[in-house]
Amino acid sequence: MSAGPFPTSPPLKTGRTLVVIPAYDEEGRVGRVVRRVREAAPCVEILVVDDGSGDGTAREAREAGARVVSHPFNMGYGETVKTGLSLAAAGDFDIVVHMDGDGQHDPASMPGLLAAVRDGGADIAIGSRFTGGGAYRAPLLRRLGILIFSRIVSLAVGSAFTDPTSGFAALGRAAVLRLGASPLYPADFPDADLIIMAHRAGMRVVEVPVLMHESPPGKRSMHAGSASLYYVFKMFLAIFLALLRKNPF
Ligand SMILES: Nc1nc2c(ncn2[C@@H]2O[C@H](COP(=O)(O)OP(=O)(O)O)[C@@H](O)[C@H]2O)c(=O)[nH]1
Ligand SMILES: [Mg+2]
Repeated sequence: MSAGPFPTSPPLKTGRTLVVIPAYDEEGRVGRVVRRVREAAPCVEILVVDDGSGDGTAREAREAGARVVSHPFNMGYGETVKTGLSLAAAGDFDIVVHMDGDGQHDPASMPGLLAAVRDGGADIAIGSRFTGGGAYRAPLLRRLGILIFSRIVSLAVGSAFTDPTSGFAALGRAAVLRLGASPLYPADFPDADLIIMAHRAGMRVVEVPVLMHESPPGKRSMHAGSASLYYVFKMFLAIFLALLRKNPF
């Protein structure tokens, strides 16, 4: 189903990696995430993209040693990741890893994602919580949603995907350049639709096992409450459009 050639990132043995951490009201959590990434991978640069937080997210991230850019107001998760991709494209980064600012994504899993892009020739490596062997189980309804969208993505791409809603991923430079500059990059939830579009644009998208933890206590997920209904509706629509588009990205 892939449409046309895509310039795959050449294998990189060394290179500059930017870890992009989208963060909205993550005071009390984001500092620890930054410190843990620095411990796990002392050579990477870390950029926290503060999505118009009303708390001390930006200050805490800066104090922990990250570079920080702040949206002037809340723009949504997808726009937040895209800001990171655009800045990585403007800078001289070979690989971008993006991971959440609430501590759910374990930095110990970064090497697997990096290796898939650097040595395995993938354009995009998505971290799966279901093949990573961790004890974490998403809530039942969420698991059901993930199962449905996994099936759709697997059918559309022609290989097995188990966790298309994962926000823990690595991208090679070619993918960073294309996605970071694309008006089609989803502003809210770049998930199953993004994988399908990237595949149809000729990119090699793979899944890699990662360790994911429970959502921290007291944290309100962007998928909570009525947002989950919007998510399901929007994602079906976005997948439909992704399958129709001749030239995504
Ligand atoms: N809730 C929310 N999170 C955002 C937003 N923009 C960026 N984020 C960040 O996106 C990441 C994922 O959000 P989260 O609510 O934990 O999603 P979940 O883990 O998939 O339920 C976190 O690092 C958030 O701080 C936003 O507009 N709302
Ligand atoms: Mg979370």
